[in-house]
Amino acid sequence: TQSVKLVAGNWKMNGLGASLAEAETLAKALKEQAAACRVALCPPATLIDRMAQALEGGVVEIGGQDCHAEASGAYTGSVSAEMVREAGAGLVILGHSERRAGFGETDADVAAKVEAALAAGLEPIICIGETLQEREAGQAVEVVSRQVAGSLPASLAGKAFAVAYEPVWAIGTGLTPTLEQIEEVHAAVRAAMIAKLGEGGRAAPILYGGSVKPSNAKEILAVAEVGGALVGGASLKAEDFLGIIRAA
Ligand code: G2H
Repeated sequence: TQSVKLVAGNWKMNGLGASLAEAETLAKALKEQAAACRVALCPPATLIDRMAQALEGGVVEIGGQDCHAEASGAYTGSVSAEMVREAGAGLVILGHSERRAGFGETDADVAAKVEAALAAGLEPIICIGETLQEREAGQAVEVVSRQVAGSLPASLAGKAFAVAYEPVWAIGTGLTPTLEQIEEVHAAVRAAMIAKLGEGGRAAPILYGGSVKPSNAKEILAVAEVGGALVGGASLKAEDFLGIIRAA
């Protein structure tokens, strides 16, 4: 019952001219070898417009990495969901652990941003995941279930969106959970999505994120309920990102 997978690259605060060249290489390679999955790149907000132009006419989708919960106003330094969409994005990553930890975003904050994204016509990719301390205390399932309940507004039912399970301790560390651990958490995330959204929680893909690379992508993407991948470091190089796309 698995539908087409979504492989999204999260450039984080990386990517200037050299990465745009990588994006063009990626776009060309994808045109030559049609991907079996949906592919998205999420550059910093200032590069969305240029990336959208670089990838125009191709199949690669563009996403933002965050947006403000309000539509407009006195929020110096922030970018609204509508601005992200207008710049050329169709998706937006929300609630990444780097924003939860570094900018104090709560589940309620994330849910408000999801509402804003939906209002602007963006497909949100909502990130959740436990810390190492929570994992070691045996609380991983409890933590992600709570995050799903708090970060997914009821209005998501029937909308296009994705959830990304990213164990905080696996991000940029080269460490990944075992396939059994991924399967266990993804099953719990699905159950929490259905508990929150009813039937509307059944279809959205649950991506895995955290140190995905060409060498581990195939086995991770084959795990039950893994509907794609959110890729950080390995999305900065076309060769690595294409290796992951080919595995999906
Ligand atoms: C997790 C992931 C992308 P990386 O943050 O969101 O990054 O693949 O570098 O671990």
